Amino acid sequence: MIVATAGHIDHGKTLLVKALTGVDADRLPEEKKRGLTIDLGFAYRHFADNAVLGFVDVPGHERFVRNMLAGVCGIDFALLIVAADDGPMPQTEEHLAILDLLGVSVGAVALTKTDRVPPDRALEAMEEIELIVDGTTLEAAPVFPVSSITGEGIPELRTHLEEQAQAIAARPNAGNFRLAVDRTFTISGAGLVVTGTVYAGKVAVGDRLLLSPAGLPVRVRGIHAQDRQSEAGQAGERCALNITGAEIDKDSVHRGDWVLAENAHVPTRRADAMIRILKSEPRSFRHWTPVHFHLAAAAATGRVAILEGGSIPPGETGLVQLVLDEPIGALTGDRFILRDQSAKRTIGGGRIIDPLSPARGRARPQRLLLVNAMAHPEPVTALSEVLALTPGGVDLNCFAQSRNLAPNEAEALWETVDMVRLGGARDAVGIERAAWDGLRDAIVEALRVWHQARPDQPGPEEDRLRRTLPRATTPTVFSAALLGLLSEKRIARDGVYLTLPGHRAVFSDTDTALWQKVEPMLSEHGLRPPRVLEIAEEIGLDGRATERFLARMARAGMLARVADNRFFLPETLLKLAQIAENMAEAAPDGSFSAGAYNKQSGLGRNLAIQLLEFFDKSGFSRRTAEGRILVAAAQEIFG
Ligand SMILES: Nc1nc2c(ncn2[C@@H]2O[C@H](COP(=O)(O)OP(=O)(O)O)[C@@H](O)[C@H]2O)c(=O)[nH]1
Ligand SMILES: [Mg+2]
Repeated sequence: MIVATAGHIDHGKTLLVKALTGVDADRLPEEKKRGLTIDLGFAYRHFADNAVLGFVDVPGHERFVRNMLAGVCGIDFALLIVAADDGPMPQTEEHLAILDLLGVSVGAVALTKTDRVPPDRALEAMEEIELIVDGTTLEAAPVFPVSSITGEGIPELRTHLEEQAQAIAARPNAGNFRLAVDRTFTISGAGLVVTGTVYAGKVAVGDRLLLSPAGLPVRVRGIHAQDRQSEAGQAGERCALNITGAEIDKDSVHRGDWVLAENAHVPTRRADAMIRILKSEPRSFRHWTPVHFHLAAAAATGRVAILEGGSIPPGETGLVQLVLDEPIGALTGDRFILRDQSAKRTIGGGRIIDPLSPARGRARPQRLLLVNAMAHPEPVTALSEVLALTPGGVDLNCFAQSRNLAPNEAEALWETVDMVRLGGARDAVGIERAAWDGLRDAIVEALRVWHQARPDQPGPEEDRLRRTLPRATTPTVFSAALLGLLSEKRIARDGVYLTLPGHRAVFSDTDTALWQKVEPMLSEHGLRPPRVLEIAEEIGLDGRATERFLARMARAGMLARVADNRFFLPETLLKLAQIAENMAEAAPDGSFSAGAYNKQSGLGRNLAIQLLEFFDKSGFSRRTAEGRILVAAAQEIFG
């Protein structure tokens, strides 16, 4: 169990940790000189059955609340310390508010310096404590009167802590590994060491992790878990990791970084959250207020966009988007604290809902519905509601990542929720069954409408059809829907075009009449079709109109446009491709030159080159240093 102290400066936090563990947690020379805690201190007490109490001693001075925040993140148990002579003071209340906002609900109060006051003053102080904890997560916390000087009450408090350590179930080590770095140092011989509280998952010697938000790879060379050398560490423990990485040194790792599994690496500057403004705030919290943002051991400046109502009154909650000046690592459910622009006062705090929120449309009604759905702490409920609100499909990898689900946990969730799953491991999408059926029907209907509007054309290409759908659909979802419809023969493919089964391009009477004249002209010319202008002269149309007509026929698949002024019949193309095939077969290395092809086909130099380039584009041939080789069968491409 990890215990953090909290409370006003000079109320006896550090001396109490020493009385409980024998360790003086003030470790910096300046702290010793001034008798004042500046940064976090750490102490451990090992007791029965390998159980360990880990203490994080925090500074009480108002200037070091930032360090205090890094110390109380991820702890199990809060030890609020109040001196009997002073009673509650400003940082007693601020620290208590912070613990409340972070949701720390297990703890105790130590009433220190009882040796300095008469018994009735101690009783009075206890009443004052009762008043301030009322309505907070620590309202039921027991109070222990102690003196760290005489030792009075210390055994009772220690016993209580040890009992709590046994009673509090070990945190499940679910999720991908995340350690919030609160200290870094180097040890000669071992190298770089980072310490911190493990938020989730587990770690073992040899693991490959990332330094986040920078995204630099590291490897774990050694582990100390709860102050003892270990092969592994897990959620709820304080760990020291000896890490190495080609791209890191002691200057690249700082308090506030995460060391985590790749799946938990989500650097973000924009996150949706639910916040609560402290009752003690003098006025309503306004839109776009500049703040100091603290999540785990990290701190960043930024602004808060209020998504509903324009402002949040003291004591009230509201949906917001946090817009940060630099990226931090945040995941759904992470608690955080907001302090004012000059970092003098805690304003409120909250819980991350979506760490990957969009820049645009953050307050649109549809988006707010989605944020509210994502706010459900239960993944099954959240995903079911998000699916219902997202007929275009939900990016399952994003969902699993933002909730820090390990691969097997994600898989179990996908199995539990009723949805259609599409795509591969990298682009997995979930879609509600009704939305999926609706999409498939919409595709068939879109094709019908397309054919009706353009009876002389074969059908749209894949991407065109996707863009005509009434609802935005990602390529992953659309391709999966097409594949299903094709295999069920509800739609068909005609080259690159999609059609309804049995659809044939039907031409207008004029086009049909023109085609009856042009088609024989083209076939009479053998392998070398006439130019557009020659055709125009023959059929008595102007060049432009003739070209438009021929292009229409090409779109319908009746012709292929090989050059600006030359259209080929499919059967002519096939014959020309077969000539190339014979040449390639006869050549020892399978290649042939443009010059040789010109001689064989009799097309003329320019047209031969244009045709070979057309072959390349069609995926029939490819240029090499020697000339050209064939990459597909003529029949397959032009048959
Ligand atoms: N008489 C008495 N003095 C105490 C007690 N606890 C702490 N002190 C003194 O109060 C001062 C501040 O203690 P410290 O532990 O540094 O307070 P912190 O700022 O809360 O960490 C020191 O001079 C301590 O010796 C106590 O129980 N009784
Ligand atoms: Mg101290």
